Amino acid sequence: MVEKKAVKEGEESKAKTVNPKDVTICDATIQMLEKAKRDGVETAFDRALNMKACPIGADSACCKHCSMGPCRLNAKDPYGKVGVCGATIDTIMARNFARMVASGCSAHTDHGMAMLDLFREVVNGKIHDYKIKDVHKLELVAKSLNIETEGRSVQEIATDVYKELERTYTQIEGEIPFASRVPQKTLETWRKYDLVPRGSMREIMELMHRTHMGVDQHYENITKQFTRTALADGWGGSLVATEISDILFGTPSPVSVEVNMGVLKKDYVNIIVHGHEPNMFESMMESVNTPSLIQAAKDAGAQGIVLAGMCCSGAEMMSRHGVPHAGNFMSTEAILVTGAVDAMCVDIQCIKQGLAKVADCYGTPLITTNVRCHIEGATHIQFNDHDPKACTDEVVIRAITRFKNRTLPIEIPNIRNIGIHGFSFEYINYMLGGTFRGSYTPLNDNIINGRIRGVAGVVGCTNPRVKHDWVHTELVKELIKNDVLVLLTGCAQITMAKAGLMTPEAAHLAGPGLREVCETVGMPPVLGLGSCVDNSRILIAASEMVKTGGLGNCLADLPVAGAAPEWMSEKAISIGQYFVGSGVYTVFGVTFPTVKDTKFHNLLFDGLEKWGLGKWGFSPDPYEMAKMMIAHIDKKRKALGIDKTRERKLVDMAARREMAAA
Ligand code: SF4
Ligand code: MSK
Repeated sequence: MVEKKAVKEGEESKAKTVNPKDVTICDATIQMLEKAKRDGVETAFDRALNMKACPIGADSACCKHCSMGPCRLNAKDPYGKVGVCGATIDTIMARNFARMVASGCSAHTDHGMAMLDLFREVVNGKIHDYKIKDVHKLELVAKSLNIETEGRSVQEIATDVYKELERTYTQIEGEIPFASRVPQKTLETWRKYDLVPRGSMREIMELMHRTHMGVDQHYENITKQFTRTALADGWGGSLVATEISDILFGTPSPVSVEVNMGVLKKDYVNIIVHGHEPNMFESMMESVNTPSLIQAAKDAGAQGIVLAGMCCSGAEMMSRHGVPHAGNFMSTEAILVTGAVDAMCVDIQCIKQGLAKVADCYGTPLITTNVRCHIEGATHIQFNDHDPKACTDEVVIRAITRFKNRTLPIEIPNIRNIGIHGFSFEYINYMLGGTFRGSYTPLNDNIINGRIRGVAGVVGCTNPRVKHDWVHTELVKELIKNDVLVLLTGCAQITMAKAGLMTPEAAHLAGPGLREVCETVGMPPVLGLGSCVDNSRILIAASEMVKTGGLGNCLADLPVAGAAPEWMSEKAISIGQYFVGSGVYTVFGVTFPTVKDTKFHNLLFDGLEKWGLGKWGFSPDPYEMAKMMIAHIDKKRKALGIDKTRERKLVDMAARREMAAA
């Protein structure tokens, strides 16, 4: 029997119990939640059911920025009351929103800086376990920064790229280096409103200062600074993280991968890596392929070692190397309930503290590896880029030990979904335009001629406050049915893999125009671009659409929209704001941290568009969300004068030949 450590004695009778089919559509998670119930093990689904979300906090109508408070305002009468210091509802909401952006931006930029630290040490020859794998990508990045590549060594180019990109974080005055990749008219709008980021450290510092009690008390001015900070994430920290990871570990290209809990194998040592940093995962790949460790696993009675990812580093490794993926954020506790996980190794971001108790119930070592993320009750084995295998070999050894000492019954859901992942910005270029004349022209042409109505980025987390995976799935099905090509990242991508939408065969679920394009090119109607930090790939793809021509002069002109239907993290707010700041209509589900019809809410949902940026939208309903996004796409088509071309237009033989030849 599993020891019931996750529920305190006496609490069982009072706590409401989850009906798994009510809270998720993921069959593997349902099976494991049923088992967790039998085992008396609690997960976030139970805690969400038993903890009512604070309604004042959900509306962002409270402030605890000083000890004269905390102050609670009334969302039903938002202007009837102010805080003790006199702060209005708009100031309070704007400051709270700003701090979410600051935190989300910090997470991405700190991750990006860690990748850049590793790159510097590789370039300086101080780290030997990693090397520059993708020289072509290094040259592309160098060119985008106006760094000379002709006749120069990899070392010389890489040194200059490092020096230039360091400014993304540390620069005090001036524009961040990747401002060079922003379409000119978008950049001009940013300059007009003083939104071009300097360095992310400066932007985050200034934002935290301005949101201190008694500093910036105009919601519009606060909005400008959190927009600039969010842009320092999307076009700075996140973009650097993506580009440097590609240079060091390889740029993804399509690969067939198995996703879901069935990737675990009963007679194998199973290791899960969950988090956001690819360097630890890359080293783990080396460790599980080390002959002496494979032999040790066999000596312990296992047939071998299975390595699988979860969440975003899993999404990166799946895209780059075809490593199997076991599930998204809301399945990380559930997978431990299989009893088959011999070690869960985590680094940073989206690691629920609740994992420690569930892991303990099943005797699974939960191992933290990053100095930024320790968890009470977990074992910490520090990962060091200078000697990476010291950590990851030790994780494998502990997993083998746990395998040897397995005592509890194992139950692995027999579900695996095969799909195609790894559609980097660069690969989409080749896929559509051909290896020798890579180009976004065919994409733009198909949007202009109306076969593809527009493009949607569907990104982000999963959240126990809504039915897990359901909102994503319904939204994406609705979008492709209406000829909207969908780009995915993060946990959303894993949801779609489980729904079977990441295969070319899923084209039959698309509208007639999108279906024809998918069938001709042989691509799925939804394309997975990687982890949540890789949303930067969507920005670059959208910029390329502007540069290619025919779809307007800036990002705000494009017939595109974004959504995070099951978002939960502050990173998602930062991502949403950098999409809005870049010109994209972005719709969130679950809940939105503002009080409707206040000045701050109206600025986010309407006013920013008048500045020439994008705007926010909100709906918890996937069908309504799809309608809102499609209406926006149609509005942009009309403004571009291409609304008439959506009258039924099939791919004729000549067009089919042209696309196939590419
Ligand atoms: Fe209250 Fe103003 Fe202090 Fe916030 S800053 S807690 S609104 S007194
Ligand atoms: S892991 S931020 S739950 S996408 Fe990137 Fe998933 Fe959201 Fe974390």
